[in-house]
Amino acid sequence: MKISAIKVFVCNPGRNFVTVKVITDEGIYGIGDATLNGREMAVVTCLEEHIIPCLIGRDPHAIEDIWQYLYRGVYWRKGPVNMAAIAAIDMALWDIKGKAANLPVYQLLGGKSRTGVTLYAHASGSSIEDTLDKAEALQQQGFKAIRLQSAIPGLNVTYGVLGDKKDYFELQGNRPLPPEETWSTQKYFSMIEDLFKRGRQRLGNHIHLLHDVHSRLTPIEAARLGKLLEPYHLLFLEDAAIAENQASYEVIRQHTTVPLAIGETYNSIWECKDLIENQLIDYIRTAATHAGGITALRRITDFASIHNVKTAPHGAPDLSPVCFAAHMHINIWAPNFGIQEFVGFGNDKLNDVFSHNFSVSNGMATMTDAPGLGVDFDEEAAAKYPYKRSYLPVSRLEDGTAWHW
Ligand code: KDG
Ligand code: MG
Repeated sequence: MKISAIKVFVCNPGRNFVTVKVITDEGIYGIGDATLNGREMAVVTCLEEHIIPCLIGRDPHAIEDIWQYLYRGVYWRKGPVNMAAIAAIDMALWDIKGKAANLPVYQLLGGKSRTGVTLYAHASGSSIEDTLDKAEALQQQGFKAIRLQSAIPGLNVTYGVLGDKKDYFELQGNRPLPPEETWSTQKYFSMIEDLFKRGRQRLGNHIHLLHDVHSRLTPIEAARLGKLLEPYHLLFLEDAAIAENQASYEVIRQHTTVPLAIGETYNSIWECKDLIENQLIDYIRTAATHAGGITALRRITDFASIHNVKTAPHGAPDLSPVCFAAHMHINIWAPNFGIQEFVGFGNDKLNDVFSHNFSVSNGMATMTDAPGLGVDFDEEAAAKYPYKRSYLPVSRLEDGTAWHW
């Protein structure tokens, strides 16, 4: 079997997605997700100009060699653009291998470790009351784990809270420039403990609660937050602080037993190596699309497993159903799977473009057996939803200082 063509598609069925289709001379094709929000076209150029010409005529079964060729074989390693491009090719090759073997990808990874994938859902509200109303509704639907985010009084926009500002956060407009939002650590601290105190009172002790700080705190502030939230026993506190300097997580760890999660923006194992090796985190949140595909995520998962770190793959709406499918296969196999983030299976437009074989019931995702990844991409449907340039907002402190997104 040989790779005969590789096509790249950019579509916007609600938000932008970059999808790769690797076609073989035997008629089998595979698909991969290369979406890098706000930098979509950079990945398209990387694929079309620099990667695809090197792959035509190669054996698609040589997944590991192609991964190493694209990663180790080039002068410029890593980086989000490069790794999203490698990731999409890698997912498509696993899809092809599964289809050729007539097996789902999880069987190629080592088979099932569990029957279903536990999900955490989002409850995000314009007030604590609103957040807890939403959380209670999710609990009634059967979700066993819920992320709580609430608007911060005194700030015009809060991370994770869409409300009627959905278009503001979710990149759906055709904006010339990124919108800006304000952050205040002091105002955040005036709200956050109450959210979890009232959350526990209302939702009880049997539900897992989570929270995403989205890197807005310094390490010592994150340590303070961890201590503050200890009585409410979170499943994890996510992105409590930036860890570009991985040693900064030692500061948080020295002060609190709150479980820590990080990694949705990481592009390689090197960004989380020290955090995992020194057991400074409890959950690694790398995504197949952004960390180099199934091949790379499998390696991170195994490395994490020997250090008692579980996986909790990123599941935001800017990852396409192709990435979600890749995660489903890894999650079903991984001995150290923790939990999968879940925001729903999207709108009608998204379902028009991507078809899949997974479903959700009682807070768990399952999928029926299908060869390969089990997702498909409809080129004609995608053509109805053209790309729109979009950005995430930029965060600033109240005095105007640019802050962490
Ligand atoms: O587009 C940005 C999102 O991927 C991000 O804000 C989502 O932090 C996120 C999460 O935990 O899902
Ligand atoms: Mg996050």
